Amino acid sequence: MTARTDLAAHLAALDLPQGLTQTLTVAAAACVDIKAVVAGGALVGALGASGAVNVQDEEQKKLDVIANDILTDALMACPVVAGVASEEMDTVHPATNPAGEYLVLFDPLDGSSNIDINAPVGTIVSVLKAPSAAPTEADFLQSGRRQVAALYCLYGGQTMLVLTTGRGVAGFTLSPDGCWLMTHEDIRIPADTKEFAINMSNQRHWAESVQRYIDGCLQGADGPRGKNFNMRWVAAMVADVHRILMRGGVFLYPWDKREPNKPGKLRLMYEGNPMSFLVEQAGGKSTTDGKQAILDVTPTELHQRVPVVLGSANEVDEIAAA
Ligand code: FDP
Repeated sequence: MTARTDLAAHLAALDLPQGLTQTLTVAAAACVDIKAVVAGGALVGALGASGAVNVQDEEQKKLDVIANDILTDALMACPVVAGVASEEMDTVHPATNPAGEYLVLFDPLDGSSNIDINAPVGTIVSVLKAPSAAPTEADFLQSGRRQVAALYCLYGGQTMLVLTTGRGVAGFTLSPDGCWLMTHEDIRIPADTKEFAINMSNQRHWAESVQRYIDGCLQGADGPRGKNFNMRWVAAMVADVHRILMRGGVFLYPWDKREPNKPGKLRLMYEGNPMSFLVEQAGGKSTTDGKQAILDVTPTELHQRVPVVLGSANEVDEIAAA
């Protein structure tokens, strides 16, 4: 068997600033620790509700809290990290590292509704440069274009880490002895697809353009698109986006009429931005509505929400034109 490149060798070959390599190494190691708790499930008391709600008024699962603690503790102890922010924490946490250079934002456990049914969940991480070693919340509010790295970890049939530092996208699979080995060297999203992902139960609430687009897909070969579509919805953004990185497709979590003042469900800083960085680096498009790039959205608050339409480039264009 040929020897595979591991994450450390890949990061070394990229010749990144030493602090960025260190930050990514710590985040990847924290994902291995989270994977152990996910795999332990009920045996390690990781299932069920924590009894608390987060700043967005969502019920926290025990695993949300455990994963958040693992990442926070690991990153705050990393001398080059200047501060962290997370879906599960009200405000930013500045570190007291005098050599702090990087800000790390994360969704520690994405797809929380999958935890108790043993379906895929993930972790999403975004890395920014810190303007100072004593960052304020305003320092975290940088547009997605300024990310220096983004990764997700998918705890599925295999545990995979998918990473970009702005030079393409590489995927690593966790080996039984705990090493991240490169298994997907240069991930590219096909421009065309016949697969879409959306929570169909919200159909009646969508804007008319989204209704038109999905209706066209559902009509299949008999409709305006002239081809049959398949639908998938894992209900964990990491798993749905991973499928798109592996074989193409589009993922939509659009604005809808239920709460017209709420831009969408997903969060910009630790879901939309890192996933958009990965998708664009893999040749796909990631937008709010088929047109406006998520990476160009100006952040105004830490837990800001954003509508998301991403995936195969030509299909995202179809959504824009619907
Ligand atoms: P969850 O709330 O279960 O953590 O992050 C939000 C998210 O999951 C995404 O991962 C997922 O794509 C979406 O919400 C699922 O939403 P629905 O419950 O509407 O299916």
